[in-house]
Formats: sequence, structure tokens, C-alpha cells
Amino acid sequence: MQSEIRKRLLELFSHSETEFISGQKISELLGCSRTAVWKHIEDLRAEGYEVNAIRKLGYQIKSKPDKISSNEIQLGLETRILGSSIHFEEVTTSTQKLAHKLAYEGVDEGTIVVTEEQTEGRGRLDRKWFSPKYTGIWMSLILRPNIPPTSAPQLTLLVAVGVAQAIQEVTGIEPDIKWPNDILVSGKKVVGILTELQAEPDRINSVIIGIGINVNQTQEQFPEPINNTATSLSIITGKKIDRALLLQQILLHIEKLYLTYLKNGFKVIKLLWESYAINIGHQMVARTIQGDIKGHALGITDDGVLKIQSDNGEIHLIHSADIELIPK
Ligand code: BT5
Repeated sequence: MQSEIRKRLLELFSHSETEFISGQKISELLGCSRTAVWKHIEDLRAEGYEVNAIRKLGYQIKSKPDKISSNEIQLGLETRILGSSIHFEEVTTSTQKLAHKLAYEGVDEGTIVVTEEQTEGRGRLDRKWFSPKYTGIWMSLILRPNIPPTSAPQLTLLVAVGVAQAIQEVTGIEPDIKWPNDILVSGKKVVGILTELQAEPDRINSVIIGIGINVNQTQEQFPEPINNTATSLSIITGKKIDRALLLQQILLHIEKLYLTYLKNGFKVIKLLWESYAINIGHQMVARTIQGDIKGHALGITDDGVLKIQSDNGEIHLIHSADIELIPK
């Protein structure tokens, strides 16, 4: 009940970001006493919200704390589907793990799982994903698209575009996407994406998409062996980034792309993806579980599969690999 009032209170402010709302009006809209309103405002302050209170004008939320719990994500969120339900944990093993459980239990499409810290964050092939407290965005999205399981890798590319667009909008940085699941800035990894399925042979039940973003780490905070290969948005811009705002923009961009994708297919997403891609047209080594393939990346197919031409002219279709770019 308390959290429902809190949610509605923040919603009121999200519709009038700079405006003041009178205590009387809030109490009417929320159906509680003015003393109760005051108490809720005090609770927000205790959590780090800066709230202006001016006689005759009322209350205004001036700034939010640098947290990404449900409240901060909700305030100002403009999506319809993504984030319609937010599952927040201060610390968890892996948001993927939790999202798998929730998806299995049947939560709605668009549910997101967010945490401030992962103790067992993971990448592909069970590699470790370093996810320290209060510095990044560690989240998993649950989608239930009506597409065949073989098309699911397209969603990794779609999410990469959405995250790249949001980063560009919030920070001004123009990131690069490296097929299939990395976003790089100046050649260093800032974002990793992990797409996993709950599916039957011919249909998807849920797609769980994990997104890990280094936002406010300093270079010294990256441990060996990634301190030479990883960077954060704050290192690049020299500024602290508002993680809740970035997260909201990510959800908004992904949602727009997702709705376009469901309506019109992968073609538009592919074009957008190509505008950010760094591997295309380059010499590279694709390290696959069947072995290494060295060659020239020609592009991606309409299904999001990478096409490489090896030196003897043979064309290879790569569904999953680690890519190493060969400098020109
Ligand atoms: C990925 O795997 O890049 C996917 C990472 C997905 C992480 C998110 S966080 C929310 C959700 N919950 C999870 O448990 N996971 C998802 P891959 O391409 O396999 O890259 C993994 C490799 O990236 C590691 O072996 C390290 O070399 C490197 N790495 C680990 N942590 C990193 C970090 N914070 N920043 C940059 N590189 C990192």
C-alpha cells in the first residue's frame, strides 16, 4: 500500500518535472491526508531526493539521488511496455538468473530486473561479468516476441542499437558496435549484451536480454585482466553520468526499435545497426567453437548472421563467435 502511494506520488511529479504541486492537490489526487503527503516527502528526502517546498506553491522534486532502484527508474519513464514492472534488488547474484526465474513464473513482457551489484554477473559461455556496486547498469529485460528461436540473435543487435542511441543522446559519445554483443568506445568495451532463451524447438517462450554497462567507474576500479580492455562512460566524458536517466533512455530507445521490429521486421534495425558497426569491411579473426576463421567481414545477413570471406574466397556464415579485429 505504502509503495503504491509512493509510486503514484512519483508519477505525479514525472508529469510536471519543473512545476510545483500543492500539498492539497497531492493529497486529493492520492486520496491521503496532507500529513501523510508530508511524511512521504520526508521519506523521499531521507532517500536522497532534493525536494523544494515553498509556501503557497507546494512541492517540487529538484533532483533524484544517484540510485537506480524502482523509484528513480519510474520517475520520468516514458515507455509503455519496457519497465512496466520493475524488479529491483540492491544486490543479487545475476539479474539473468533472477529474470529466468521470473520469466518461468510467467511475469509480463517488459518486466525488467535491475540491481546495484552482481556477485556472479556472467557473460557468454559462463564468463565472468564484473559488476561492482553503484557504478554501472546491470539489468535484464524479459521479452516474449512471436518470432522463431532462430531469429532471437536479431534481438541482440536491436538492443545494441537501442543502447548505442541512448548513450549517444545522454552523453554525446558516439559508440561503436562490435558484432555480435559489444559496444566499444575508443576500442574499449563499455557494454556487454547477453541474450538467452526459454524456448521450444519452434517457439519462444521468453527472451532474457542482459545488459551490462560501465557507467561511472574510474580506470583504477577495473581489475586485471580487463583494466586494459574496458572503460566507462564517465572515464570518456570526464563527468559523472546520471544512471537512472541513461537507463530510462535505454528502455525508451529499445522499446521504439522493438515495436518497429515486431511490425516491420529486421530490415530497418539492420540499417541502423550498420551505421554503428565497426567490424564490417575489416580483416578479422572469428573465434568460434569449431575453430578460428580469418577473413574479411562482408556484413550481416537479413537474419543478423555475420558473413566473412576468407582469404581463399570462401564465404562463411558465423552465428556466434568472439571477434578480434586485425589492425590495418
Ligand atoms: C558479454 O559477454 O559481454 C555479456 C555481458 C552481459 C552482462 C549483463 S549484466 C546484467 C546481466 N546479468 C548478468 O549476469 N549478465 C548480464 P562476453 O562477450 O562473453 O564478454 C565477457 C568478457 O568481457 C569477460 O570474459 C571479460 O573479459 C570482459 N568483461 C567482464 N566484465 C567486464 C566489464 N564490466 N566491462 C568490460 N569488460 C568486461
